[in-house]
Parts: sequence; structure tokens; C-alpha cells
Amino acid sequence: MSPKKVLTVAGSDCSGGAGIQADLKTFQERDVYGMVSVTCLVAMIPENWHHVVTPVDPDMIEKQFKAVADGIGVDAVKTGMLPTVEIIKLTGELLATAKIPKVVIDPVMVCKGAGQPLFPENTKAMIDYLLPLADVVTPNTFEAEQLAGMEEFKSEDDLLEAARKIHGQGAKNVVIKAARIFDNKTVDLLYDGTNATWLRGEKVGTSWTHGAGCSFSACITAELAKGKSVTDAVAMAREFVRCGLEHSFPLNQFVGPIYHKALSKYNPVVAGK
Ligand code: PXL
Repeated sequence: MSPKKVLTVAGSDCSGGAGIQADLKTFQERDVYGMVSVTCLVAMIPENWHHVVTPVDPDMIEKQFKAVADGIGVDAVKTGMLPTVEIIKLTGELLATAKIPKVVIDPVMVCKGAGQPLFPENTKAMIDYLLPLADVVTPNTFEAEQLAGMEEFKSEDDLLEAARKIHGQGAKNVVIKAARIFDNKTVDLLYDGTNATWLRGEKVGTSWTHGAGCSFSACITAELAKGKSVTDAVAMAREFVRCGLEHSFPLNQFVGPIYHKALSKYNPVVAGK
């Protein structure tokens, strides 16, 4: 039987840990066939790891998208870094026309530790063009604060208030990844408009977390393509990233990715579920 097919509309991270590279590695690990529409190229300055982002010509993004979505066909799609309002709008239009069965929106706003400038107009464009199409949206705390227009979260009540607001913007399921606001625990909140499910765990003590967010949303996309429920897809993504963080490693003094192979290598029973 041929594998399920998935598409990522995202940026290229030359360091290999985030962006389309993380998505493709995750897709491979989760046994789906991954394809791409590349939206931007990211390179880093070796001396200080500042990020340089070059958008891809929107016409070429559209051509890649149509080759895959219309010329091949996909079971699920995810979005990652979309560098401009024009590209966010185009992606929304392409997604709306393509009618792909499952759509996961990862509202990437900044690269971790990269000190990227923040573009408030991009946040508004995501709300206008992407959230109404999302089966699942996967903001981290910062992205959830921006989408919900709230101050820095201090409590679980704040997370729930934000999830309600983001659900109100049209996303069917909201998963807020709140690793940051608590010292020693991770709390993810899954909200489907009716039920709030709190997913709590021990924090993995590592600063090598590059690509964790991209890989989390890519894993959800893969599981949905294979027919899993949103709840089961999120549970698998949590375990995939937790295990990847447990075995993460430095590339240099600035950056270290999660180890995408970790779950299948060290816990094949869970990986086989
Ligand atoms: O982790 C966010 C992210 C997403 N996509 C690309 C990136 C990064 C961070 O470096 O480079 C392409």
C-alpha cells in the first residue's frame, strides 16, 4: 500500500533542524510521503547566528503548490514560515481552492533566539486568511498571545481565554504549547470549541530545542493524514517531540535541533502506534 501524501508550505532552514527540513524528517519518521512548497530561504551569519530571510517569488510558491496539490494530490497539508502578508494571503487562497482534507496551521512568527523583527501585519493576515481554514492551529505561547491580542500569559486561565479567542477566529482545534510559562512542567492545551483538554508533562532540561515547534505540527499533520483523531495526533506529536528533545544535540554554540530519529530508535513500540 502506498503511503499517505502530505505537503508543507514553509521556509527552508539551511541548518536542517527547523522549517521544511524538520517537516520532511518528521514525515519520513512518521511514514508519510512529504512534499514541499518553499516560501523563503533562511541562512544564518556564522559569527552571531543572526537570521537572513529571503522570500521566494509568490508565482513560484503557487507553481510548487499546484504541482503537488493539483498535479499529485495530498491527504493533509501544513503551513510554517510565511514571510510576507502577500505570501500569507496567497497561501490562504491556494488552501481554500485546493480543499485538502486536513489543514494544520503553524503560525510561525519568530525563530527561537533569532531576534527576528516582528511584523504585526503578518499576525493580522494569518487571522484573516489562514485561521478560518485550520483543522488544527499550533501556536506557542508567544504566538497565542499575539493572535489573541493578550498580554503575557501568567496562568492556565490565560491559556484557556486565548484558546477560546483563537477558536473564535475560525480554527476548529487550537493547541497552545505552553512550555515557557512554567518553570519545570510543560502544559499543552487542546481546545475544540467545547472541551478543553490539558496535557501536562515534565519539562525536558535542554536548551537544544531548535525545530521542536515545526516538528510538532508536522507530526500532527502526518497522523491526521493517516486517519488518526486530533486527540491521538496531538498525543503522538507530544511524544515525538519529547523524545526528540531528550536526545537533542548541539550543532554549534548557538543552535541544536531535536533528534528526529529518537522515537523510532529508542522507543519503537510507541513509534509504531
Ligand atoms: O523554528 C521556526 C522556524 C521555522 N521555519 C524556518 C526557520 C525557523 C527558525 O529558524 O528557519 C525556515
